[in-house]
Formats: sequence, C-alpha cells, structure tokens
Amino acid sequence: MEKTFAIIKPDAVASKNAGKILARIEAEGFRVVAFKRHLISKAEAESFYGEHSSKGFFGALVAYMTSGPVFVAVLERESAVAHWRTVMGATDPAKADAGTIRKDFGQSIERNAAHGSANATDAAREVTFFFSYAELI
Ligand code: 3AN
Repeated sequence: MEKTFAIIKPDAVASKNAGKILARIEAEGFRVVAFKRHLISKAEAESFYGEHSSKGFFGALVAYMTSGPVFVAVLERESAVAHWRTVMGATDPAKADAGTIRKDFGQSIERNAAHGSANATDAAREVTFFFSYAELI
C-alpha cells in the first residue's frame, strides 16, 4: 500500500464539484486516510510550490491557490501516486483524456481542479506539510 497527497483546488470547490471528485476517489479504490477543508495561506502556497518559484506563472498560481478554500486529502491504495495522477489526467485539461477529473472539472491549466503528488518522495513531504501524525488515521 502506498499513500499520495491530493488537493481539490479552489475552482472545483467553488463550483461544488468536490463531492463528485471525492466519489470518484472512492470508486477508484482509494482509502481516504485524511480529508479536510483548508484555506491555504500565501506563505504555505509559496512553500508548497517552491519548485516553481522561477516560473512566469508562479505569482498567478499562488494567488489562485489562496483565492478560496480547498480540500486537502491523503489517499491510500496500491500504486497510489501513479494511479491518482492517471485518474486526474494531464495538467492541461484541454490535453487530458476523456473521463479524467481534469477533463471533466478543470477550466484551464491553472484552474485544473486537482493536485496530485508527482512521486513518492513528494507525497511524503506534502502529506506532512498539511497533516499532523494524529490526523493520519
Ligand atoms: P502537476 O500538478 O500536473 O504535477 P506541475 O507540477 O507541472 O503539474 O505544475 C503545478 C501546478 O502549476 C499545476 N497543477 C498548474 O495548476 C500550474 N501550472 C503548471 N503549468 C502551468 C502553466 N503553464 N500556466 C499556468 N499554471 C501552470
């Protein structure tokens, strides 16, 4: 069993698609280990997306991710990191496969409905970034 970290992003929460996305997560066989609504602070967003700090879209990404509440989650199943990325689809919803979360709920490459850890190392960092040990049940 493996864990990954997920965010249901502000656009998907604002458009009331969080419940549908959570239903898909469960339908894909993930155990939802942790799940909470959270308003990401500017400092959190800048740290969380630190690897993108030199990119032209960084300021807009931080502004967007702090623009409204999200749901953060820890998901567990076999090959959780890779499977969640497959279920989400490509970063750009226009390029995402039919039936993926980003295709169905994303509005643009920035407002793309969901986040998933890129690899197991990132997953471990991202889980502890948002959740305490006691919340991981
Ligand atoms: P992914 O979330 O698919 O792993 P990353 O890590 O390349 O994608 O990018 C992190 C986030 O930055 C994306 N989820 C997206 O919201 C945003 N992003 C990536 N590329 C662009 C871009 N060219 N323009 C605007 N936002 C972008």
